[in-house]
Amino acid sequence: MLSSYIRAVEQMKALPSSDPRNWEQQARIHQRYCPHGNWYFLPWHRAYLLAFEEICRDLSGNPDFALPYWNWTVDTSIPEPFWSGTLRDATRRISSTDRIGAEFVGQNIIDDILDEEDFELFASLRPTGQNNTDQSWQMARGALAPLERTPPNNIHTWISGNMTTLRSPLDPIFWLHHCNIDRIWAEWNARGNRNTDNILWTDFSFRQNFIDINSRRYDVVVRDLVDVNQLGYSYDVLTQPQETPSLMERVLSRSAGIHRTTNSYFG
Ligand SMILES: [Cu+2]
Repeated sequence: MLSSYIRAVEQMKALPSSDPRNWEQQARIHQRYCPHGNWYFLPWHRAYLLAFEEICRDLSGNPDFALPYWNWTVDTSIPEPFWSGTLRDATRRISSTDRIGAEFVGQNIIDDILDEEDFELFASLRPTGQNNTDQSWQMARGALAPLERTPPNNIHTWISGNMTTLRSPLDPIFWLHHCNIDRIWAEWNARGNRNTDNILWTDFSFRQNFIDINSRRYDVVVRDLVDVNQLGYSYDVLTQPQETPSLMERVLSRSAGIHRTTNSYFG
């Protein structure tokens, strides 16, 4: 699976800079549209990962490709394949042996986050004063819940370099890092917690933010982003007791629903 990711990243970097699928262009989508500090944080990043994953599937030639996730609670260093070749980012200010502190990503922190039952206190709060679904609310400030604040923000500053900028997706680890946030959201739902049904959230549309494999922009409505099974993927360990699987399984355990993926690290 990682070999497909490597192939896709290489191809995206090799595309002309004018091509919307180009690596830097993908990061620019984040720079331009990414909502932070409000309740669109989770669905926007889910849609962003989905669009990116489709492009990876197409460019890698592997129709079964599913983006792996990096579970930093278990693997406290950036996984080894991200220290060489196209997955390496020379702007990072840490080394392969550095470990992220448990005060940011420890199991007790994640457990506390998953124990929160209120959607907005889990997923970040609505923009202050929001009273309609106008596009301008996408980037308006609400407040950050711990899921957005504690693990991600500290991981971004710990890794440093590109990861501390709005063009953080330039670092290939960004996508696996956000995949883990997406997994925690799916886990929270799998435990029976419900997303808000407020129409200011469910009916909100991310307009022309994302790009399909034919470089066409498209709209996504939040209500179409809430069910991972409907979106065609799942995670290996949802609502299952914490074990410590091998690094191989951990790194590539995000699997597409219809296309179950192999467990081989470089498969
Ligand atoms: Cu972001």
